[in-house]
Amino acid sequence: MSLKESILKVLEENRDQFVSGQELAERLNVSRAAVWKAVKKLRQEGHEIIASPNNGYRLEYLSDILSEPGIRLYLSPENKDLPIFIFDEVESTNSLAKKLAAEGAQNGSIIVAEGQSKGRGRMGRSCYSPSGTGLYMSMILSVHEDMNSALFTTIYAGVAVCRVINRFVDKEAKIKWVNDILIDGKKVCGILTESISDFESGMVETVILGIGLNIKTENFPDEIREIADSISVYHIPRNRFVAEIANEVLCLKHQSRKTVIEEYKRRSIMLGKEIEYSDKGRRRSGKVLDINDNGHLIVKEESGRVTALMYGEVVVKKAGLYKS
Ligand code: BTX
Repeated sequence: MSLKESILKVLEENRDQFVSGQELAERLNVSRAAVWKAVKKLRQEGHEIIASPNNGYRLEYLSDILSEPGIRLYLSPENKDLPIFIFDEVESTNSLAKKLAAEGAQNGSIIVAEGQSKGRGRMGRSCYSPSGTGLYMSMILSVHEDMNSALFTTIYAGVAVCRVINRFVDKEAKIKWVNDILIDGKKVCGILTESISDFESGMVETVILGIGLNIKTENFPDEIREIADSISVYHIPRNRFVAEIANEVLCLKHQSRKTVIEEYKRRSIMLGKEIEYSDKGRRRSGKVLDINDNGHLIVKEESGRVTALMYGEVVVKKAGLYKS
């Protein structure tokens, strides 16, 4: 770890409190001048560090720059050593995660960026990802499972994100099947799950889990202004969100599907709703009867035909609810 990172680690551990220059110098076995030089660099990178001649250095409570020490501080003990890749502006953390996975990046690797210039949604859509305001993270999950199980990753990731949001936001985070997280009917988060399969075994070997969460994002473009919102939690550093989401995703992965699906259903806005969807290119409509243990949406059409949707886009017909 560089001196700069070591100083940031100590300041993160003592966020909002002064740590004297002398103490930092002694703990890290460097001169006070070297500490000051490193602090200056951290400030240039945007970290809000107060320097007081009498008291030392203090990382401000609201300082919100993504950093490895900041994320690691909140990772649970079993996840403390996960690889973390932090970038300033990238095209897409999911694209980058795929590349890193191909280069052998370890299971559980976390990839985050301050902003994305080509944040990707499903089916070629885009994710508005302005710098510094939202959370744009991807995780590399090594699996060895069939496509059905891999698809379930979206389900438990949705539950994981909702749980973390509700640690800080008192309005219940809801889920619009399959991957939109809503607060008060507006989309605050989208999840993009992509898979890397082994051609010979036909099994999914790696899942790239991408999460885009509007934390304090404002000024949404016109086309999504009506449907998008942010959770507007200004006092929780994004580093903490990254770590808590990673902890929750890795923990939920080991829980039974039944437990996960029960919570998913409790948070779902879909049950009993009239929806429109597309099935093999045909526009259809029906009523949502259930979400089964595989995360499939069970829909009954007027004709009585019952279908299990594995993926795809659905639109809730009832006015007032989120439509994509
Ligand atoms: P989706 O295809 O379900 O949703 C995309 C749609 O959501 C867009 O067409 C638009 O209507 C709306 N939208 C776009 N940006 C936002 C936003 N910031 N807030 C609310 N609504 C929006 C959802 O796809 C999956 C998005 C995953 C994004 C993450 S970010 C980290 C990772 N890297 C990457 O390239 N994608 C994922």
